[in-house]
Amino acid sequence: MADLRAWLNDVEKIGQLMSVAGIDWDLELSTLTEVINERAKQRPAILFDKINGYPEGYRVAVNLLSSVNRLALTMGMEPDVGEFDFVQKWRRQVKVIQPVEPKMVKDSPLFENIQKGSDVNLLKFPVPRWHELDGGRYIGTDDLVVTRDPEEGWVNVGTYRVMIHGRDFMGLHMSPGKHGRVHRDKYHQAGKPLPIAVSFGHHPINFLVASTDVPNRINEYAYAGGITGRPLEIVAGPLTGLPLPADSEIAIEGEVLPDDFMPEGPFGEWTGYYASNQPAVPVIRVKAIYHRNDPILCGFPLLKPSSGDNLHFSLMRSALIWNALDEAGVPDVQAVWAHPSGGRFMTVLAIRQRYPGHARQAALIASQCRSGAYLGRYVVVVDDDIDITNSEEVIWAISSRSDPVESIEILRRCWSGPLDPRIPVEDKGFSSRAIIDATRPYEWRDKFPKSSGASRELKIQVADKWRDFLEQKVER
Ligand SMILES: Cc1cc2nc3c(=O)[nH]c(=O)nc-3n(C[C@H](O)[C@H](O)[C@H](O)COP(=O)(O)O)c2cc1C
Ligand SMILES: [Mn+2]
Repeated sequence: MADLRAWLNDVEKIGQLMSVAGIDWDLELSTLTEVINERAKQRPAILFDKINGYPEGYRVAVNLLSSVNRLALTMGMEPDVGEFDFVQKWRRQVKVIQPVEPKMVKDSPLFENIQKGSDVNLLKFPVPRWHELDGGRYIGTDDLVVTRDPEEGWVNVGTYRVMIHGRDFMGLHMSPGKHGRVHRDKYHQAGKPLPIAVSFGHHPINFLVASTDVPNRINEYAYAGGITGRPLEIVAGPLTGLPLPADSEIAIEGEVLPDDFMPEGPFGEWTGYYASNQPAVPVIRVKAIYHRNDPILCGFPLLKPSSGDNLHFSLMRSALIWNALDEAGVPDVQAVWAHPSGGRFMTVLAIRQRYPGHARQAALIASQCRSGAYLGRYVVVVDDDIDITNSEEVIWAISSRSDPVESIEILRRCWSGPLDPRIPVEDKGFSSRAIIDATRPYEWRDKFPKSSGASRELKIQVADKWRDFLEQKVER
């Protein structure tokens, strides 16, 4: 079984699990995570225990996918992989994924503890308050919201934010068009309550598929099985029949009634800003809580992108944009990097220029393809001598090789969304794009002043000779 606890053991074996004991759920847990992320060279997975006011063993896990090694491990790949190797592997794999139907099992440790009716208390778990201005404690950040399409029967698993209102009710924020939202709308249009199950702790492959685009009508559990090559184990919720991961640590079942709305938010979102454009969102009335002994709540704190935990989104999106460039016939793309600090707002490409217009072609397609278009802002295209994962190099390329009058192209009225902090509320929906062409101008690229940095070969040669010295004195 793909089990969160086994996963944490594996992560400990590769030296990337940090355990913290004795912490407050109210801002301290999330702020320490932010500080660790700002200071650590490699962001660790963090498991918090002994949380103030809660029994020992009631834990919170965060930062699960914020290293390429843990991402690879989660997807069933060899964890010892570099960021670009991962992007290359995912580019190949994503094209051939065949869903593998999950396997239904009869029982699960999830049912070790059950509370129903008036015994339901969501606050028995150490649910953090993540950001100073959040409107409440968000139990659902790394969550799986499970619903069924009432007409077509298929089950969707989506990550949507969930805020606790009280012991047995919480707010569910689903944007228009999201699969769970479509299911809700269908039930409510028929005047019926939406049956719902939500898991709040599980193997991270679940979060990975629930929080990224999976094609319409494809069940996320089956997609997860397609990624790892093994069927996921699921168990039926006793009240709704909706499938939950068999390794779920904490889950609820309940319903969302038509016309049952309450104010929700604000909440610090992935953009690094508070967002709450819907004054009231639907309420989940919780009928039962299930949890393992010593349960682990998974969290995705949505920290400011520069100190955040969103690396895996960048790595996966980089691969999808790269594939889209391939499919559009753009040759010699050397690398694509959806910069983690840019949220979705910035994409950087490196190309080996082959013909006049090649750079604009690549950048325009990257800015408008399926994975690059939503909430984009800047696409930067550079030559292939630039290491685009290194923002210092990208800034150097923009600064020295682009000419504002000639190199910047503006596109208007492109695809944006409600979370763009730069667009005034009344104008939300559209946003503009800039292409920044920071390649050497094609016509005189051979006459462009030569760069003075040591060549790759020379650097490797010198670094090899001085390896011991560098390891002892420099890379400590
Ligand atoms: C931490 C986190 C919180 C999210 N919260 C929401 C949310 O509140 N509402 C929403 O519509 N999408 C939210 N998303 C984005 C969805 O998870 C994502 O669009 C996913 O593809 C939706 O699944 P679906 O395509 O099955 O609807 C969130 C993503 C993450 C990573
Ligand atoms: Mn879906």
